[in-house]
Amino acid sequence: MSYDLGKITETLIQGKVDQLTELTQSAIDSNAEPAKILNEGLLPGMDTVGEKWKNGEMFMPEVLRCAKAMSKSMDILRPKLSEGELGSAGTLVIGTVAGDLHDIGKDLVGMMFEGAGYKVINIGIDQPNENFVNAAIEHKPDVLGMSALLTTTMPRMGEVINSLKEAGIRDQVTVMVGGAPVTEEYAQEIGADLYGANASTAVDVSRDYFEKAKN
Ligand code: B12
Repeated sequence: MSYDLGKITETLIQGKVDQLTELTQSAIDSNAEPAKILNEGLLPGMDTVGEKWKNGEMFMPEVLRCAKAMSKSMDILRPKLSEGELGSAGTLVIGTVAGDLHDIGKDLVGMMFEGAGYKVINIGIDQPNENFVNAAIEHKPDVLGMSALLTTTMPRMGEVINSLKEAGIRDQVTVMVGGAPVTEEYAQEIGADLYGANASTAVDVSRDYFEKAKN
């Protein structure tokens, strides 16, 4: 049996969920290394999707289909990847703040980070402030992401940042915020480190941040 990583990349960009799942499974059955399928098949595809979206060549429903295809293939690969392979770029903990049930954007951000080589821990919607702090203590993520889609729930993000300070771990985690009503100015006002306008730029913004921090 043989496998074709280029075909995996192409099928992901086309957002063909079932076909991509089959190709990923058949690559595994052909003894392809899971990390190779991820790094040389799926990730280049997700990079292209992110680029096309940024350039306006792809629209949200198509991006969501690609993200779903990626996610299904990751379900096959995840148990076969070692810890090191999965989190090569770092760890992201992400959730939607208390009182807020919107999760489509948050999940998309999570998937884009996963596509960029991050280990992603998605703590879900409507998460009380202390759950963010506890997740930061438990998982020691490089990035703690908070999503808010309502003007009434945005203030929870600043409260979580204050709780991180009170817990004495504010300087151990990079806080990134986003969601439709959130702006760069607001992010600065509440003391977040990073703001991501959308899932694709969020990955770039955090990559740039860590690159700069290294130099
Ligand atoms: C779908 C939707 C719902 C669904 C949510 C389903 C789900 N599973 O998520 C349902 C029906 C449940 C819902 C409920 C409500 N909603 Co609603 N909803 C929307 C809608 C139409 C789309 C949101 C969405 O998914 N967009 C697509 C995703 C991909 O975009 P996104 O969420 O903005 O995420 C992107 C960026 O913001 C960013 N991002 C998001 N999170 C994060 C996090 C990080 C860390 C980073 C870096 C980036 C980032 O990246 C994402 C991907 O690019 C918006 C309108 C809109 N155009 O935004 C209203 C909207 C957000 N809802 C609104 C309201 C008022 C409500 C309700 C109060 C309605 C009601 N009266 O019951 C309830 C509140 C429920 C609750 N407690 O949360 C208002 C909010 C107004 C405001 N300024 O506060 C909006 C703006 C509609 C409107 N124009 O009035 N809603």
